[in-house]
Amino acid sequence: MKNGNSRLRIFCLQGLDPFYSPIMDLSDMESTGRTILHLDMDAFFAAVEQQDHPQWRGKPLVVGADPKGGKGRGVVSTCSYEARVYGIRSAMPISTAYRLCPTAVYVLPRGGRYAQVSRQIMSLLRDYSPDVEQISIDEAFLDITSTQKLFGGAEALARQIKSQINEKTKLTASVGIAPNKFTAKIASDLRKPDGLVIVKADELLTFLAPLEISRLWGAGPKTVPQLQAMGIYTIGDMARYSQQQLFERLGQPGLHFWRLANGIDDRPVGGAADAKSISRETTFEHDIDDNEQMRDCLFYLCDDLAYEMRKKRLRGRTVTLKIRLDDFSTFSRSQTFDHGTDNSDEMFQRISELFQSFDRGGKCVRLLGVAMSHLQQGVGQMDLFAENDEKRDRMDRVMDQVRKKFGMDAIHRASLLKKRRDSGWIRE
Ligand code: TTP
Ligand code: MG
Repeated sequence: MKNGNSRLRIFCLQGLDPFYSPIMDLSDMESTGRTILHLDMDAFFAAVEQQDHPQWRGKPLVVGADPKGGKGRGVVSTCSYEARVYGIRSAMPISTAYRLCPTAVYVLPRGGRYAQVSRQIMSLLRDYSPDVEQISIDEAFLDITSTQKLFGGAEALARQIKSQINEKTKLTASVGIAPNKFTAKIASDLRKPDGLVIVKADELLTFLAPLEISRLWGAGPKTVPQLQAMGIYTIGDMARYSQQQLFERLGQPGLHFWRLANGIDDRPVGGAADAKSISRETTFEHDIDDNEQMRDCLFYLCDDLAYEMRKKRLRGRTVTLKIRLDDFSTFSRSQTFDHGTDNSDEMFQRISELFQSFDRGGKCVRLLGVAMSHLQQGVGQMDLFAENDEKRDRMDRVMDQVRKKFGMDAIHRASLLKKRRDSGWIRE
């Protein structure tokens, strides 16, 4: 449907719930056939203490604030599985823990020691895959798609990792293996301690279906009652809803949940910097069919995004185009530069190429988005007329100075301004 008066809604995805990652949101619908391993150490701080102090092994042990005979302030960091039998949990007030089990061993955390053991474990993991993403002191993802064969398959690789960790540190780890990150993380948690759960691609949906929705990333205490009111108690209940229904009821997070419930999570395993991205996207009030209007919109998004990046002193190496068609199918296409950029023309040139080579099969477009990832911090700059910059960078900087003074809409490239005026776009 052609519509010259489409209004634009611009969303900045950065800064939302960390589980609500723009990278995931920008990923493609196509299956990638990956094998992802998630590893999480068991009762980590407490297990290190029990290992270092043999007299505490097999006993309820609480790492956290000083309980001061039940009057202490502060919380439990973690506790041994023996202490969990009494109902003690991480983040619980230490006074409550003391009430539940006054005879437990209470120890203050020794951060340096835990960091040392963590480094030992993480370096060992790098022998099993070049793609290791540490996500906390005792957790990591490994992409073992291409390395599992070397170890006799995914299960043999996992068993070898677990036994090597045990040999080196005398600690136990729980492992989950699945075709994507979020399922692997759920799997590693299911049979703790010392667990190993493997979910094959053809078992993915039957594995997920009976699990409670609170296991879905982003389904917190606020969202769960809302979902339950819709009759959604399990991941399987969620998967029975269509994308469109979930979008209408829950907005953008509804699409995120739909993807997870259907086992779709194409986020790559990568370092912390790789996980970051910054994006701009636009939902048209009416689906559009006019390529020129779409290109203008993409130019605007690139310009706006590049400005935001320069303000935040960020440069990115990978640019991603996101397209949602009128039937809600969503696609993304990416290109990586050999250098970091915050230049809108450069970004737009790549986005145009990606856009041109995308075949939308005659369907209208509901949403367009542009994202930059592989971000480097502290390299962008807003100084006017820096000596060794190229002409187009100077152009960006001149515009930035004016925007800084008079606001975002004070200046846009002349051609775009006219288009924006003609088409009546409105930025929220
Ligand atoms: P977790 O992996 O969440 O917990 P855990 O390893 O102790 O137990 P589990 O077997 O269930 O994985 O966290 C890792 C460490 O991080 C934990 O040992 C202590 C620390 N931590 C805190 O200090 N405060 C917290 O609230 C949590 C959850 C963890
Ligand atoms: Mg743990």
